[in-house]
Amino acid sequence: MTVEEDLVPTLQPGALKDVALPVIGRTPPGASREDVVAHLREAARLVRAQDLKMVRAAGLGHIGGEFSVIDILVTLYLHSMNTTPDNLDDAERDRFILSKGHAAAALYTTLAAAGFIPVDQLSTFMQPESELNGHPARTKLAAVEASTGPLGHGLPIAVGTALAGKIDGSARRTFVVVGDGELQEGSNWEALMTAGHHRIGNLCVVVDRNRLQQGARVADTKDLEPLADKFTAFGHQVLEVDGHDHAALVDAFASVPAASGKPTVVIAHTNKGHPISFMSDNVAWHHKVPSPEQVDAALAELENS
Ligand SMILES: Cc1ncc(C[n+]2csc(CCOP(=O)(O)OP(=O)(O)O)c2C)c(N)n1
Repeated sequence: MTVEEDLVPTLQPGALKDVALPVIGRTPPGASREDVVAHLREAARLVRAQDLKMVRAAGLGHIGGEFSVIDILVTLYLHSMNTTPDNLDDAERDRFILSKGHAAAALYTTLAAAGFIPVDQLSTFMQPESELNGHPARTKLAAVEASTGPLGHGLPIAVGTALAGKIDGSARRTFVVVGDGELQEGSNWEALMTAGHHRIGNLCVVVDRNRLQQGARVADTKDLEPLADKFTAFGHQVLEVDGHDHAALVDAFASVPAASGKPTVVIAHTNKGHPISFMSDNVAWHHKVPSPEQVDAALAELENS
């Protein structure tokens, strides 16, 4: 099968009928660490199941890079950020930009789980006239801070967003998720240099370090290492965590700004396709659409995860 044949959309609009993603909401105030982690774990499991069905129904999507980033998104939206569906107009709320905009379905499912968009809307993903485009559009969804998709744009926008917060004297934080393949775009390094120079401490750059890009390993395409050293040289404070460990993510995000007057970079070590056995760390699953049998197999694995 050629790459083009692999990408031909096979629309299955009926495939979402049995979807019942609940609005899970934030971790309860005062919850124990154990309960916080259990809440985020369950949310991530349900978000992955929903994402799987949406990609199958749309016949398009980026399931590998969605499954690698879901634990990060769920931790930010359901716990770490102070942003809620009711405070989008509050100047003091935290900001979030998904720079790797191709993982839009993961963002939409997380937003629905957090109550920012109706769960029913998810069935419109990539349908004609839907607000849930294949890449997030700020003109269509109030909860989307910046339109992304062309790689290398979200981080520069986030630097400006965070700098505005600093100029305002605000404590609000700006979180941005970039892909590791995306970091090959030179615009990111100009933005990182700017953030280091202006000592933008309220910026947190999260790298979804899944080691794969489209069709190849990052190291074989254009190696990023020594990645942490590069960020450090640009004046950033670097933390490295397991990007599927909710407790580690909670701690990392709570520490932002991790060093006074420095932007924080969280290198989140992840696996594309996590935790599905036949997708995990497999370059074929960048934008492959699962067959009905593969959806069932993946749902069964999620059920037992
Ligand atoms: C400027 C630009 N070039 C190419 C693409 C096509 N594209 C979409 S995703 C992708 C790979 C990105 O790799 P990475 O950032 O590692 O994302 P992940 O593997 O986490 O999905 C490419 C090349 C794009 N969206 N924008």
